[in-house]
Amino acid sequence: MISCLSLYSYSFCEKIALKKYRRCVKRGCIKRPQVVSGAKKDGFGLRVFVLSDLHTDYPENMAWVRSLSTKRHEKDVLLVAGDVAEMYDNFILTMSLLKERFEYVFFVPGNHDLWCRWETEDACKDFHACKWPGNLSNRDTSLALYFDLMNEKNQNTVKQIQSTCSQIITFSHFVPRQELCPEKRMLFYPKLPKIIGSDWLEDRIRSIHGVESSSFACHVFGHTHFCWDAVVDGIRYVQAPLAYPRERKRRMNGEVLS
Ligand SMILES: [Mn+2]
Repeated sequence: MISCLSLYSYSFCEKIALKKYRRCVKRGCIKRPQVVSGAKKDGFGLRVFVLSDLHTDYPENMAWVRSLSTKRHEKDVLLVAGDVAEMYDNFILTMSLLKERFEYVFFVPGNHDLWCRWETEDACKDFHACKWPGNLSNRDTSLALYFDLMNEKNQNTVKQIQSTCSQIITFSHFVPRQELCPEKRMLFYPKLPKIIGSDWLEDRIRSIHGVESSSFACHVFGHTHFCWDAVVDGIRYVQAPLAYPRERKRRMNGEVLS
């Protein structure tokens, strides 16, 4: 089984073994995504699967999406944390395939979804392929601030959720903090830490989970294509990317063969 290519399952029917994750973080060994014990087929409760960076412009990745069972996830929820496809037709097809397989599919766009064109991989294409209106620029913090403020209109909904739910999952495509990235020496793009992380995103997530975040507080993200599962300051951060075929081939994104 290739664990990163399995959808990541996060079940709320049992308490997640936080102690275990904290122990791993303490020892410096980051726990990789896997199906947790609470996600049993006969378990009680909602099953939430997470996935990011599907990049289905690659036929191999589209084939993987097609290969997902049309029966197994009929009652499950899927969170798609961005970067589905650059080509509009591929995006529509992918989301349709996912919707046929899961009862509910939630999506947040990634940078590749907004390009709507297909080009070869370029780690920093956002810096020259995006045109922003008005005073927005990717040379300062204006973009981060602009996108964060878009969340303000949902404040009442957030408050309502906070008062009625004990288990909240937030998700974004972008990476909230730099600790959620491997060390520089492990990176194919050593400059990656310079272009990831957003204080606004992190603050927004913390405001939703609350200062005293519950032991279920979880944030799902994508973008870096590294499998991730670690608790940082009380919030569990998870990334389960499908990633590019070449990354899987070279095991660049932390997939485990077992
Ligand atoms: Mn991506």
